[in-house]
Amino acid sequence: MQELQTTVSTPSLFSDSQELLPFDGSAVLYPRFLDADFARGAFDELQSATLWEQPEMVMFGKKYAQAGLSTWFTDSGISYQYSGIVREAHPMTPLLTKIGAMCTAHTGAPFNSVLVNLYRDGQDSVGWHSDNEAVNGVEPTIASLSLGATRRFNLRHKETKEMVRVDLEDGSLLVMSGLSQQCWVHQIAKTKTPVGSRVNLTYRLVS
Ligand SMILES: O=C(O)CCC(=O)C(=O)O
Ligand SMILES: [Mn+2]
Repeated sequence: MQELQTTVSTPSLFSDSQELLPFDGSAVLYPRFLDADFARGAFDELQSATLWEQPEMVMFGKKYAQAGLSTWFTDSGISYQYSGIVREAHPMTPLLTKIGAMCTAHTGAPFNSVLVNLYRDGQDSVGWHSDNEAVNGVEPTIASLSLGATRRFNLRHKETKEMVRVDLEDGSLLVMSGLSQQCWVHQIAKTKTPVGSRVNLTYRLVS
């Protein structure tokens, strides 16, 4: 079957916010959300000071280590559950709270939690999924901030299989909302291209 494709190029200016989804939800990219100095400082602090976890998922009765490290921070005390894993709730740090407030100021959406992901190199990845767990609520707004190395982010429509591809650069913000989690899956694929480490923050409002 031929795959429908939409290729998206990254615009060069902060003011060039761009809607990536053609229908069924929204994913708006703000390429220069953070200035380079702030992004560098945040990357360094998060990479070195986070107590990274590598949970094991159970698939077809076998245990697999997740291909990447992550830690769940929240003001809600709510643990996060996906793929049969329960992620312990850690209290938000001042830096995570500050960046969350910047995301709220920009989007108007409140956030009380963030899943912080570390991709050490091109072998770290996250498979196709939606952020559609019940704790996120219906039609959640999720603010995804990228720091460090650029990685390719793909979105695929669940029914039409249409693909959207975008490079998430250092300091960029991607805001997914509306039907985006209901109708689309997303991933960060592995890459053979040598890449440095990347930290990603996905801010959410859980209850
Ligand atoms: O690293 C990314 O850009 C995506 C991470 C993600 O999908 C998630 O944390 O749910
Ligand atoms: Mn996700």
